[in-house]
Amino acid sequence: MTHTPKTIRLADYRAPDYLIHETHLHFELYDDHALVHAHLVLERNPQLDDSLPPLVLDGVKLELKHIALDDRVLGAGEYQVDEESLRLQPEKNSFTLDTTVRIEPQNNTELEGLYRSGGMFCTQCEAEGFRKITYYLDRPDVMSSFTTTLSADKQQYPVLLSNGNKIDEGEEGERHWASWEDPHKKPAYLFALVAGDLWCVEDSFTTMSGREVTLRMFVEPQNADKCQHGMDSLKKSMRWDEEVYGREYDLDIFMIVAVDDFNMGAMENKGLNIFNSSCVLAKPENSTDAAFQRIESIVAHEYFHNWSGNRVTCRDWFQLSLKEGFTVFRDAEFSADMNSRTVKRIEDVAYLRTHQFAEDAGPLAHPVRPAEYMEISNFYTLTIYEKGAEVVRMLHTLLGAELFRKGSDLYFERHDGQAVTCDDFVAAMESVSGRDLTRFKLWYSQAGTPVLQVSDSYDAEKQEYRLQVRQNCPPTPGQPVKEPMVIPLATGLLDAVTGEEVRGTQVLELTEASQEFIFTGIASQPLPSLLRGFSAPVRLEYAYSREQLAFLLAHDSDGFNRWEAGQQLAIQVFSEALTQQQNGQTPAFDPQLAQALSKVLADTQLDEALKAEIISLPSLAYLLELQTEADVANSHVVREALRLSLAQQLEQPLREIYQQLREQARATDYRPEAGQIGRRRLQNMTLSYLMLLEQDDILAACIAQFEQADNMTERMAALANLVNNPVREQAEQALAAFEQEFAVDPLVMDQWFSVQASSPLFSDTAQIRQLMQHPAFSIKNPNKVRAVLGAFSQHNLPQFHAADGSGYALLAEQVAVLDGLNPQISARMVNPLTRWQRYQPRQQQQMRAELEKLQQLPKISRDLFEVLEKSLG
Ligand code: B3K
Ligand code: ZN
Repeated sequence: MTHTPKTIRLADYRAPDYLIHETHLHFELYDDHALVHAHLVLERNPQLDDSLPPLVLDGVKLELKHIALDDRVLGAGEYQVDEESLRLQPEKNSFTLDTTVRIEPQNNTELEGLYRSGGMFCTQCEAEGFRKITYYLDRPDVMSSFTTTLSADKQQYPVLLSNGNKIDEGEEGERHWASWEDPHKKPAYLFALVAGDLWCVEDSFTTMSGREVTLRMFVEPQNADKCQHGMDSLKKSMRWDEEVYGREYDLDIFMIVAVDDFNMGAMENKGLNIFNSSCVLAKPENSTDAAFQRIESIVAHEYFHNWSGNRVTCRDWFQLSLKEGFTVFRDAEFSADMNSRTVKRIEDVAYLRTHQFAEDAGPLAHPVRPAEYMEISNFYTLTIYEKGAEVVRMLHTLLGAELFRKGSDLYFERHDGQAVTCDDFVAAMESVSGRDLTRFKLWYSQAGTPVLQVSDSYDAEKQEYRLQVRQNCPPTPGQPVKEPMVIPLATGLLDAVTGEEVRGTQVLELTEASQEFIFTGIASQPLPSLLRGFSAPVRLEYAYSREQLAFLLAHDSDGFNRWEAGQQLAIQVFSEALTQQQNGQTPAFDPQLAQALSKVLADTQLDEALKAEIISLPSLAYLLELQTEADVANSHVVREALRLSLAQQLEQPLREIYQQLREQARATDYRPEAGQIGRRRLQNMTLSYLMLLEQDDILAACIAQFEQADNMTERMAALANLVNNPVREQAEQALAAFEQEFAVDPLVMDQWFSVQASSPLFSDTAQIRQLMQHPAFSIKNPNKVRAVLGAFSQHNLPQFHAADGSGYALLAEQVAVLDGLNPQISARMVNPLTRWQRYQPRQQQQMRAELEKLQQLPKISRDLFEVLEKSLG
């Protein structure tokens, strides 16, 4: 970047001057370059006036070799090329344009556009990567039909893929070629190609109308035995989308390709999804339950995009949440249906509150539909995805399942084949419900997390219970004042003595800054169960006593709120002890927490998965998020002391549960299904408490689990327990054995890196530097960067925030290196530093200094520039 990047504004949106009806591409792939021939059929946008403005095509890092307008080769004076575009003057309404460009995929370290991963060629075009492949109108509201021909060396690249159906193929000496046709019009961001020496796993699916669809997964040969779960997940997703949304697949073939070098999880290219191998490959001996579950949900997510994203796409990138929020909501519901609904909701809410709430409270806060950006890649955020999904969930809650389905049917029917906006989505919901959702749409335009302050009163004489609710939303960058929003507050009332439900869940609809809700016919003072199922992405404040929280934990009929009561109780107990620690006293822990958890462990009605969630303390990151000035060091000490104290008080039940579940695991064949996953989670959670007791028999059990378990979930948990406890010798032995066994599998080595980098006890900055010297590490591979630097800066908080500032320095130094290679990753990795305002003055100053140094880099990407500027503001 040589100049200050310009800000792109939603308010400046204009329809495209020209449309591209047909796109015919021909790729000649070679080891040291690729030639891209494009034949485009264009037309002046008939919706606009009949003038002929210049045609400005996007193009970045392209070497133009040939250009012809309506088959006439253009002379040097007839077009202009700069760093970002190609400009020429059309002479007619309808015309064709031919270009040839030369690119160098082998030198593309940004992993956007056409690049190489291992021995293959692949693409990533969303959001603006297609312009790195050829000159084009690279915007989602230009939808075109595509044919693609690829030619390459036969031996090195026996498999040649692109979107749609294969229509022709042939050979020519050492080389061969294949042609693909995609019958559905699509924006360029959904284009994909792959060339490589790949193994294919094939299956099929019969759609609800009886059509047979061929399903193919392409992977490197050594991964042939890791495809079954991805394929099963795909078939489940296809069936679920038919049953729950009435959506059928629309091509005769659906392909998934796994690649090792990928910036995010996966990409929904039409008919040819490309996946980060970590999000699609798994087998029990190498992959944890978490990986199996991640795969199930990401395969579903990408598949669901075929309707929510591809058939109906976004008009512009400000509308990104139109497809992402909706699709995350869809995949979350799918996972809830496939597994435990309550546990899925707990996991999602814990993640949202820890990370999205932090984003919404920081310098990078932005609305679900942002009003402006410099670099769109920076807006694939927790707010767009996770908060966007919460917004769709609230619509579902407000309308009810039946109307919501009608609304989504109408949305798909009305806009099939179009590029639309979030307003169009809400309008469909308005049409079917007859509701005016104008006020609700503030969720798309207002950033920040609303705070609900709830108080109550009971009138015994009138038998009336009143809830008073106030809402307010804190200021965020560029939005000092907020309007009251529409907030669904799902509420139940419990009998305060028996715990029975005196009022089942009712959705109270907040619309004003302050409101009162009156419940009549209530015979005695009830206990409210508020925000059931986390019915809105807000911070709830109600002055529950610890006794009341313990009561809710024991009695609430809403599983999510039982968990939530336990979390709130733990937060109260933790916070009290933290204050003591900060005042130089020895922290003391209210025994009410251990008592409440011991009841949970003894409860025969509760399943293991929910027990495991309930006995997990809130993460350190979340506990810090709740503090006005985050005190990392003391919070870590107090949280660990609280865990130890719980382990001491609950030792007997923890031992019994661990032994019983470990026995059961030994006697059962591993399957990644919800029941087993819950049991393993509880087993490993009990082990992590027990290890704190530093007893020989427990250490022996942990080592035995590491050595004997037949699945990665148990092995990795045991390894993590060794690495996170003061048994360095045993930890190192286990790490060495593990490394030897799995050195050939990069996905397992990622786990090996991450378990070490995440441990405050095991890894200080010096150790992180050592890990980065390991032969299996590569700064060019995003998975490796996440496994080491990501794990260190996001999970190893005590060391990342080390008093001498060395953690910050390490991260900043590596961000600088990354920025020269892969700006999307550098702008993401810098994130923990951007939250500097949350910490103590000395840390603030250290973090700022690192950010300022980065700002001084002689060359800086637009991605990193934007993040730094917003953070330093
Ligand atoms: N749509 C892609 C994300 C693309 C990110 C580009 N920087 C994956 C997904 O959300 O399904
Ligand atoms: Zn998505």
